[in-house]
Amino acid sequence: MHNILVTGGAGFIGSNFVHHVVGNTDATVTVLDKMTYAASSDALAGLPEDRVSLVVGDVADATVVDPLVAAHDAVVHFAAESHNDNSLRDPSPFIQTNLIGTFTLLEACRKADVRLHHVSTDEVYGDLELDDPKRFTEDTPYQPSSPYSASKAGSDHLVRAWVRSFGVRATISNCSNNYGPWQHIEKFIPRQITEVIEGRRPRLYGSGENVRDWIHTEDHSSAVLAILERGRIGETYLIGADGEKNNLEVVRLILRLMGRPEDDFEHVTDRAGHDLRYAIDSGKLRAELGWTPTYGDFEDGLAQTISWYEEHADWWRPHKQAVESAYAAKGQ
Ligand code: NAD
Ligand code: TDX
Repeated sequence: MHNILVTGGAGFIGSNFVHHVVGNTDATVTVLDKMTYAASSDALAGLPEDRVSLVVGDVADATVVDPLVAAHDAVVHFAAESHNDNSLRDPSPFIQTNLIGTFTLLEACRKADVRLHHVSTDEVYGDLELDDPKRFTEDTPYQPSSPYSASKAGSDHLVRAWVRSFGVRATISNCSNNYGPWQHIEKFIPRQITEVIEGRRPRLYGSGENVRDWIHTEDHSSAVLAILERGRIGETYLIGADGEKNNLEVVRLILRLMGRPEDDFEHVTDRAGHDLRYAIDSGKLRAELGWTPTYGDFEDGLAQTISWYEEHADWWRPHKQAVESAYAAKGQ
């Protein structure tokens, strides 16, 4: 693949993927991004201009999407509204971008016969009990809980239908919770790190026993590239790095790594419909494509991420007050 269109390539994971493609292949990349509140042109700074270009536009706008898709060998679709708490405040952009946007892209890929990789989430499978020995696999039934996860589940179903009914050459990946540089400070880990930097206390929803399965975004990118290059058309691959931790453990670790007492946090109002536990079995991806994560140690990856936020306060600080005001309005 010489010529890849990356939707949402100015977001947290999409921008990491663009850097990964430039560093590990000879391909050129066009980023299609609406530049919403979650996008950052800084995350694409320093990339070679002869290999990466940015088109500002909406994935749900066929007049932009159709000619762009037809001019590329492959599309990797990251663009989405991505934050559960925002989907509880106002679901409408989630329906528009995640469903209509994916539909628009699928139609463009169908007309131009272009290969598509669709990036999705483990949240489509709902949640697990804390003591359930099972983890999510490619065969787990869909049972999304939030407007965000329901919109992503719907987008996955559209992709599957376009593969089966129209022969679109697509693959899907469902990944667990990412962490790393350039993640928006509305999300759990960067919110808590930046609260501590600002001299305030981390906020834990409810009891904090909820479990997430953490993976470094660089490992997500290497998995997506492996699937794009070697995945079987029509298949779904789960991406995860065996990183289950409950939120209480993560907050305590952040506090310890930042030199604060481990109990220096607050319990706040729980998220409505809060999923209890996610856990990924990535055996198929590892066995079929030989993928393995490189960030084996969560504590090391988290320490690097803390340093990154300490060094990039100019990037996140202008947004901090607005993010915290929105949370404060909900007692969070
Ligand atoms: P993000 O919110 O940081 O970035 C999303 C990007 O999409 C932004 O640059 C935004 O401007 C762009 N975008 C939004 N609406 C658009 C539209 N209508 N047209 C064009 N661009 C638009 O999100 P992220 O965390 O980087 O997630 C990227 C993808 O990975 C999403 O599809 C998400 O569902 C999926 N995912 C995320 C995680 C995670 O832990 N963050 C885990 C698994 C899967
Ligand atoms: O301040 C907080 N306190 C808190 O306890 C915030 C923001 C979150 N939480 C909890 C809620 C979750 O149990 O931390 C956990 C992680 O929260 P988020 O960062 O909002 O992630 P989550 O809802 O798990 O979804 C993430 O992973 C799957 C991404 O945002 C999604 O885009 C992805 O699909």
